[in-house]
Amino acid sequence: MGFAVPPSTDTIAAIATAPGRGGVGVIRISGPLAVSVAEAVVGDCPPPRHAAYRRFVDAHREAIDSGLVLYFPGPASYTGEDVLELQGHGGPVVLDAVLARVLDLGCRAAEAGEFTRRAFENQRLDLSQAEAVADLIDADSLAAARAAQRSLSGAFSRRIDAFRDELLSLRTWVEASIDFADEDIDFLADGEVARRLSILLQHLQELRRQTDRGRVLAEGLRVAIVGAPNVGKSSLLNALAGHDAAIVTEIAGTTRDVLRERVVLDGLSVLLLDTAGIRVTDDPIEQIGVQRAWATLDDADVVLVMSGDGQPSAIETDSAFERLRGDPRLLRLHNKCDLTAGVVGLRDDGSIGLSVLQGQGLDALIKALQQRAGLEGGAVGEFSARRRHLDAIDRALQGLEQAEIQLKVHQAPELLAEDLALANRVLGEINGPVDTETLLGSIFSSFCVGK
Ligand SMILES: Nc1nc2c(ncn2[C@@H]2O[C@H](COP(=O)(O)OP(=O)(O)OP(=O)(O)O)[C@@H](O)[C@H]2O)c(=O)[nH]1
Ligand SMILES: [Mg+2]
Repeated sequence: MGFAVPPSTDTIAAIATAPGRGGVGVIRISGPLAVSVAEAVVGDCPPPRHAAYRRFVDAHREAIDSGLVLYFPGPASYTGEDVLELQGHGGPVVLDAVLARVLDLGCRAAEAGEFTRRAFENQRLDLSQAEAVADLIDADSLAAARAAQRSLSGAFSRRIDAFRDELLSLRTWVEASIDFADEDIDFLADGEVARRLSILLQHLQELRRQTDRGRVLAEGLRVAIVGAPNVGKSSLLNALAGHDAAIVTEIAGTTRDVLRERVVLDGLSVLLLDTAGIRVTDDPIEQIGVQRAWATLDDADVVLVMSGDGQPSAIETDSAFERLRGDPRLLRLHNKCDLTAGVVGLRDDGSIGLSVLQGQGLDALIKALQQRAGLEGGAVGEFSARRRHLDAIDRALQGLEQAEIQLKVHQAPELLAEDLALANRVLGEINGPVDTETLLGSIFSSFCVGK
């Protein structure tokens, strides 16, 4: 990589295990003082990657704890620096005492994520891998954990890098057409550039779909429940959550604020957002609730629009819902089918009949949500991803679409090359800073020296 981060000169230390009591508690130390800390606390530094049983002593050689010591010399360690692990007993008082001792020896308390940050700065991980570490720890379903593990092992980074190589190779080709413009070869005229550009666009769109599935796995599918008051929105939230998270009454206008509930439905992590029933109201508190309901919709992945079975959906009848008409995120639900004997489950028009009260039709709903997440049939995403990655891909897509216009409408190779460069740059943000040296190297190596 062409960016230089000054090597960290200080040594950081932190309790690496979760707070509270546990069988084992781990203190992790990274930096140049690792060996001297080992010598001071346990008497010697054990051979690399070998567990040694030792007493952990304070400044007066009194034992604070005892346990295993592990030493990982840099650069072949998690952070790329010398790393020491003290694995003692998992009590908060002992761990605090050992940490205090380590800090007395000249270490600094690590900030959140600082070990992984050092791993990134020392090129042990790229940016999206570093993010996958956090996603793996935060994973609330097995599918999410597996996807994060694949990102961590580089599956996502490799996809991005491979795509950037394709992009670079096309750009090299276009730059050549500019350099050779005075000769008789017209690189743009033979349709080769247009063909390769359209393949690139297809590949990037496919990568976007996969990244979005990865994002849903990592962050959860955001599912908003909207509809007229009293149709059973909060009842649905409670049924899916498996407990009474929301207040349910027969009084219309019960829910005032937006309620959030994270649930795992058949391995799919879902953030459920129960909103106030949307209607025109004079009640100032309910009005705020309705406004919040609308605000919630903006970044929802799926919008469940609930109506009473047999009653027209608010989407058609209520002007308040006008802006949702035709929105691809919509999924229509007809609740209280027990009162109408209406069809429960998936209907021909793609809507779903439910009786939340009797727990009917929920399977069909969960299946539909899996489908929306792109995870139907048990197929899981190849990797985990984040909104940041999706944003970068969207900007790269815009760059490529712009490039297509430069080519087809303006026939301007310089501007085309610029747009390809832009797309490459924004994609570079996904794994880490870009290196212009790479581009130069690629251009020079693929053309003969004679020119
Ligand atoms: N018969 C029948 N009643 C239901 C069903 N689902 C919910 N209800 C009842 O409908 C009433 C309203 O339910 P809620 O879940 O509070 O409705 P809501 O849409 O959240 O209402 P607001 O928060 O006021 O917008 C309650 O009395 C529920 O018990 C159902 O499937 N069948
Ligand atoms: Mg409610």
